Amino acid sequence: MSTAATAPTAGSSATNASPPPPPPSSSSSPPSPARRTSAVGWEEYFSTYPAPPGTDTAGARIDAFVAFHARAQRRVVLVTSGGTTVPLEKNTVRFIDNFSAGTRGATSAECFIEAGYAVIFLHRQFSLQPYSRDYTHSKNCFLDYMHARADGTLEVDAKYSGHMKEVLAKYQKAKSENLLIMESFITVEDYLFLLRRFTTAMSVLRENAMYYLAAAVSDFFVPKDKMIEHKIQSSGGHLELQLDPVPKVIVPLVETWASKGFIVSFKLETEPAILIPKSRRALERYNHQLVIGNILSTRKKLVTMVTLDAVETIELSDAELAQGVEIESRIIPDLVRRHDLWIGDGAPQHGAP
Ligand code: 9Z3
Repeated sequence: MSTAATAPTAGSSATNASPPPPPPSSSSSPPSPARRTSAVGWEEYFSTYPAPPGTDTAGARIDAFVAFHARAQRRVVLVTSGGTTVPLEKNTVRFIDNFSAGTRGATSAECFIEAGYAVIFLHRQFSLQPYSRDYTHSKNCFLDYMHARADGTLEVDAKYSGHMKEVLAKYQKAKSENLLIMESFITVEDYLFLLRRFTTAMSVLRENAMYYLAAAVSDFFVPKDKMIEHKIQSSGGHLELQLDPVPKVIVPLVETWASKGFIVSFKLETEPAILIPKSRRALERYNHQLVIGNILSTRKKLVTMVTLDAVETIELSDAELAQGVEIESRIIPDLVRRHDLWIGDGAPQHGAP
């Protein structure tokens, strides 16, 4: 993908014989930094672009959550979840999105709470959330869960009440013990700024912090200074887009923001042959504790836990899948064991031999 600096414009392709469209009007032209021709690194990115509104107030909520659990000496995990969007216009009509529904993140958050962790759930707005996930995105309308009694009051339909009662008890316990805080992002830029703010806030927890990066984060985006102001017009025919690479924030995350914590990233591929080599390469390059590799089509059945020393799989049988066993119920206990061992070993720092 090219990184040349061109604002996305509705325009003709090289094969289109019609004349090129007029340049965008001045009101939709990006300001002069759009002439930049190279991709930005993470340092330049954070010093060039302002934090999206809401970053500081969300950060203050996380500071208070972290302080509460630091006092209790409880472990805290940041779970990122769902897909980021890539807006194409400042007044956004169109954006690029991805497949992620947030199932991995929402299910994992419940399992971490079950294992005694407090959870910061940084998720895509309206993606699946812990506890409510079985109801919000199902084919049923929420009214299908209700039943009207003869006296006119409402109750949960008997068909659903057993499961709902169990989930409700877990949800209420998590709430009453302040074990779950939920913050949301929409765009990849929201995500990057919140990630920096939250991981930095968690650094006081040192080795008691875990970072579980399950969100499906776009690799490409349109930086604000290359983005046109108003809706891309269709009058030019073809639309050509040029996207910049998203800065690799896992570098400062491992080296600085979360340097004392236990860091787990995910590697997603669609081609099985490249999954393990790419997962290893990520570990070698970024020096964190673990990469969980998964293939899009089998991600609910099989994951691979990759460290520099070992490659281990966690796989559900077809019978387990049919019974509704969720693979996160195996992944999280495995991670808790690894986190225990790592702390027991003196929490060796990133990059240490
Ligand atoms: C994952 O690989 C997650 O397991 C999934 C979960 C997104 C596949 P769902 O939300 O799916 O349950 O539907 N997350 C990481 C994806 C990602 O963006 N990884 C980057 C990469 O593969 C590295 S950070 O290069």
